[in-house]
Parts: sequence; structure tokens; C-alpha cells
Amino acid sequence: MNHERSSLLFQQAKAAIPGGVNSPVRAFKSVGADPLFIKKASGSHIYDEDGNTFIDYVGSWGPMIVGHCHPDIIIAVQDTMTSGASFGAPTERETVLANLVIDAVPSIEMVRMVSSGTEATMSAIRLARGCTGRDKIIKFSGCYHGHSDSLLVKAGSGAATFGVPDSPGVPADFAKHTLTAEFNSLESVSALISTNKDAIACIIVEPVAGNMGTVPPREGFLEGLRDICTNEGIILIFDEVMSGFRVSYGGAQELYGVTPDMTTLGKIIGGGLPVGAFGGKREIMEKLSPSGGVYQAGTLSGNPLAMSAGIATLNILKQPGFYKTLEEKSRAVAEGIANAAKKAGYPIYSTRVGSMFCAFFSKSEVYDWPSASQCDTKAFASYFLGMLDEGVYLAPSQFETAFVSATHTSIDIDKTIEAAAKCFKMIA
Ligand code: KE4
Repeated sequence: MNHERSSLLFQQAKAAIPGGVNSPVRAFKSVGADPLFIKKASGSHIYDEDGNTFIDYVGSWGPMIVGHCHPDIIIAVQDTMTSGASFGAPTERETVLANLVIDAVPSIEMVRMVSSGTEATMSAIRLARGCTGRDKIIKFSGCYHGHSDSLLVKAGSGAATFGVPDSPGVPADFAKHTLTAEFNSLESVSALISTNKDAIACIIVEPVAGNMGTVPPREGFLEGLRDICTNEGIILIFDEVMSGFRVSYGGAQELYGVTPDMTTLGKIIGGGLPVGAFGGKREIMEKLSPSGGVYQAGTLSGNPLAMSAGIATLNILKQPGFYKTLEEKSRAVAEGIANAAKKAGYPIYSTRVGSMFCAFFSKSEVYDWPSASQCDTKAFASYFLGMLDEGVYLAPSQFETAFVSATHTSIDIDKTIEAAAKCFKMIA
């Protein structure tokens, strides 16, 4: 497969942009290859600058659930553009999208729009701290909530339950307020709470972890977090930037029947344009400026273009049968890949929640970061590159999620499974 133009563009990009990309995972570093530069996309396909065609399971990391270049979204954005891209003033569209979100997610009584998932989680944590007067937060290893200082933190060593920076530039004084538990382990949460009594403002969790690969919550885990937070006066934040409107119209909280105090959203609600959001109980949200004292702001928050793309997207998702059809496609492709691995005698651990799925290169169950981190990432890299040669574009990391869209066809799915069978035979 010819990648000449992508390679040339990557060299040019590296001269002007750090690492040649505007977000690190795009650089293909963990699969040891140069990234493809994408020229255009349509439906379930993307087309690179060398004229190669791929079945796309990245979908811009989640937003493209209705497929690339959906005509309704194109028309909505074009029409809005002719009236003005942004005013820095309130518009009716913001209330329309806010009400679509509120109607879809009952735990959200009020919602604030921002421009990224990072802004959403950063703001939700500040609001939780403002509401409780507490400084510490609990997150989970392997969960990613964007790149704000409080969240680029890993567990401190040994007895020290304090967090330590997970990136240069994050002051230790910030990191120490972030405590890290293990996903699917209520015991690890209780241990942190017992040594930080009445000091924890919130627990933030991806209800379906999507940033260590796809890791579903075990039976009772989310319910346990809910009980702990209720008993301890801790605000429970579901980071549904990825799972929101993805695993069901009401997100993971609808799927698992567990109600958080706050929810963060992004990706799908922007239909491919920059949007994030955070929302929750009225009594919490009203503490946000200008109705309350917790400050948060954004020049392009709620801008007309992004609102129009989000409204058009959610109107498509609301249509009867959307998620049923998506579930059938997702099951077919995830099970097909798992069966292909089995036939090739290559062990993978396959997970799926709705249209989020992952093939872990692991002989044993993956249920948290320690077990995910044992995966054979070299073998994954060979699989990834083999699939790319076969015209299938997966996320360039073992620790990411694959996304199915409404536009993936049975032909796409059959081709994907055939490609996987070929790749597993090659690496077995
Ligand atoms: P953004 O700031 O990238 O819009 O959202 C951060 C974020 C927050 N919460 C969750 C659950 C997320 O998955 C993300 C971002 N997801 C990654 C994909 N693993 C974005 C891809 C990238 O960083 O380029």
C-alpha cells in the first residue's frame, strides 16, 4: 500500500507542529509507523492522501456514530454558517441542544456547554470541589478524562495514597489531591476513603472504560460507587464523553441503571465539531457562574455551528431502531473478529459494550488497568499494521476502543472479519 504522500505531509507537519500532530495518539507511535494523512471521509470509510480506502473504526474517536458526512449534519452546519459561525452571545440553539440532552439523560437537570471533553471534566471537578468545599478527588487507573492538571496524575507509590504527576508540568501540589483507585475494585475506593475521611469532593469514572481498551464495569461496581458516594457525601461524576449517546441514547447510566450526580459529555453531541458538556442536579449546576460562585467560561462555548451539528446528530439518534441496528452490526463484527482469532489459534480477550469494542491481546480476562497493561502490545502493533494493509483502520493503540457506526455495512463487516482472520494467522 503506497503511503508516499502521507509520509511527505508528516515530515512537513513535524517541522511546524510538535510531533507532527495536534493530539499525540494520532502519531501512531505505539504501533511504530508513520500516521496516515486523511483527505476525506464518507459513511464508514476514510480516504487517505495516497488514495487508499479504509473501513473506519476510529470514527474521530467516537463522534461519528451516524457515519462521516451525514447529509442532515452537512445541511445543518451549512445553513447555520450562512447566519454566522459565532456571536459570543446566547442563541436559541444552545437551549435546543441543552433540552435534547436533558430529555435524553434524566440525571441531567441543567447542562453547560463547553468546547472539549477536557473542559467538561475539568469544570465538573471544579464544581464538585466548589459545592463540597473539599479538595481531593478519586479517579481510576486506566481511565482518561482529558489533560487537565488534576487528571494527569497516577497513583503515588506504596502507602502514599497521594497522587504523583503523570506528566512534566503538573505540580506535585496539584497531583497530591488526586487519589487513584483500581477500576472494578470497590475495595480500593473504600481504602482511599478511609484514609481521606470527609476530604473527597468527587469520584470521577468512565462508567464503561474506553481508554485502556474497552473494559465494562463488573456487576455491582457502579452501584457500589453510587452507594459509597451517597453515604460519604461525595459527588459521583460519570465521564460519558465517550459512552454518552454511544452505548445507548441515555448513555451508560441508562444501560446500567445507575444515576450519577453529574455527567460529562462530548464527542457525539458535537457531531464532529468541538463540543463538550457537563450537567447534573439543578442544586449543583446552579452553583456555577453567573448563577453561583464557581467560575467557568468559554469564548466558543455553545457556538451556533457546533450546536447545529449536535442537534442534527441527536435527532438522527432519536429515530426508532437506531441502537437496535447498531447493536446487531457491533455484535457481528466483534464476535467475528474474536472467532477469527480463535480459529487461528491466537488468544485474544474480546470485550464489547454496544458499539464500543476491543480485542485485547491477552490470554486472560481484562477487567482493570493492571490486567490491561499485560497485553502483548507488539503483537497488537503487527495486527494493527496488517489490518491497515487490508484496508481496515483501527485505533493505533491496544489501549483504545473501536467504534461502529450506523453506516458500517455487512460488506464492511465481512471484509473486516476476513482481514482479521488473515492477520491472526500471520501473527499466530
Ligand atoms: P477531549 O478533550 O479530547 O475532547 O476529551 C477528553 C476525554 C474525556 N473523557 C473521555 C472518557 C475521553 O475518552 C476523552 C478523550 N478520548 C480520547 C480517545 N481515547 C481522545 C483522542 C485524543 O486524545 O486525541
